[in-house]
Amino acid sequence: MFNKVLIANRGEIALRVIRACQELGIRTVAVYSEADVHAPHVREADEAVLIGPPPSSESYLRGEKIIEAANLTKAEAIHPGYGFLSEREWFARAVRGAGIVWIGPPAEAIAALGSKTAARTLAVANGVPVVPGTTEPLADLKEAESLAEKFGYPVLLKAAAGGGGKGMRVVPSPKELAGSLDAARREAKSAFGDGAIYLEKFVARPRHVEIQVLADVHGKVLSLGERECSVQRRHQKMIEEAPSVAVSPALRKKMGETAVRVARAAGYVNAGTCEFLLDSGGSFYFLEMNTRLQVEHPVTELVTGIDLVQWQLRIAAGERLPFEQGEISPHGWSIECRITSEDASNNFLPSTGRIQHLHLPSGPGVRWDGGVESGSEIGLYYDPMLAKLIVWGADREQAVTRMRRALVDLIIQGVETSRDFHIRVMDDDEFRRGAIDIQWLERRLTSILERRPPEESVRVAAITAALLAERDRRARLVTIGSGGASPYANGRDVALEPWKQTARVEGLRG
Ligand code: MV4
Repeated sequence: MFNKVLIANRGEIALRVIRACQELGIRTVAVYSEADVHAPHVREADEAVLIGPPPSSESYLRGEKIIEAANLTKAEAIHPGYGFLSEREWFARAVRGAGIVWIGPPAEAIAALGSKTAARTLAVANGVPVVPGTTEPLADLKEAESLAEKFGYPVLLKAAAGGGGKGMRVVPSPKELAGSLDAARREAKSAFGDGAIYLEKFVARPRHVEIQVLADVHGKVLSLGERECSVQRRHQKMIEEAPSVAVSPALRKKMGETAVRVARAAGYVNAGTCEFLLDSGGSFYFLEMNTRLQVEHPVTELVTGIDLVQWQLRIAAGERLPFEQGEISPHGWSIECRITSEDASNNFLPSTGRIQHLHLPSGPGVRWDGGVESGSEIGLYYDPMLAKLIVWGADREQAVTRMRRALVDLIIQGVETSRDFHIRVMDDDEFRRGAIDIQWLERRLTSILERRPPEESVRVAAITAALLAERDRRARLVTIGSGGASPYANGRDVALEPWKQTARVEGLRG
């Protein structure tokens, strides 16, 4: 095993990797930008190297500086986490070229799966089901018209170089095709520098189900089962779970074998994820393979009992996977909520400021993968995801109930967060039934935000008001400001009745 590993990332995932290293007796090197001088990942690592100014283009994306930091500290391997340089073929190659072990798939596998059309071609060549459509970029409008006719409307235009839904257009009927093709090309060209577009039949109301795989250098490739990732907004996942209510043991086996086939065909090594669309009839279609550890990996860890990050390290060090496929099956249920510094009630507007107070949830089956602490300054340089709250329960109902309880336990003051939004989702009937698909959140958002605030928030608002009344015994009306006890109380008038030691928050009952 390695003596020392450099973690080329920040925030919760840097801490997650540091913890895995600590448990394996590996020394750790953090890298950090000028914005992260006081960040927890810098303090928790054994050593840390400053790599540049706050913008990631001048720090966390500067591969050559990171390799220099690894050489300087004599780190033998680099773990990229997710995002930043994790899926850059050139960086994986440069790390290997510098004689450093890359804790991820070979550069060749990243290349083979990096382009969506290349991944689609690889899938088709290996008998893996994909959505009916083309694998070659569309030459012109005429070709698009005849292909759309062949597969049947609605069709979906996708950017070959795409990701995150950029350059994607649903085309309901022939008359919208020309305009949509132009728009998709323009968007793809400006986002990826490549205007190549291909076409698929549009799958209505599918679920996004992905399969986690682990592959060692000795040719063993295993499926660790599925994650349900349908609760997302604008291609940002918000809630993930394992297993999926829509996946039976037979379907899990079939999807798992399919994911393993893709991984084998690509010469895959280390942890990776195959994304599928699953339709209401139980048919599934391969979309793409993510060649990195994913944000939502903990739900798989909690239902399989397999530490994915430790296995990434062991695989990179040449160890053999000691499990057999038949021994791997999900036990219980796990749910993850992404805690972001976004104000859900204000169109998910990013919120900035200092975390004044942080109270972490705890208790049975509760896991907090966080990258912030009291005093952390939340700016706009990096991703708004502050932490992930993950729970395990014996079944889905217990997991949902436990997640709600843990969210109520969680207090973050100083910045707006997605915490209250998640409480409302846990209270939603359709979510509780698992009746979700990739468009569910967008359809349901208004009614979720209109829900009565969680009663706990009303209580906290009332307590805040009572404390304000205590402080100023002559006050009769107080407006609770932003970053206060509860976003539901922010900006609301509070009528104080200090002589009764009570307060009424206008527009809130409780
Ligand atoms: C689709 C689709 C429906 N039909 N392909 C979105 C991003 C990219 N990973 C693939 N995506 C989709 N491809 C066909 N033929 C719907 C989506 C899609 C989606 C997929 C997964 C997770 C979230 C999504 C949100 C909107 C659309």
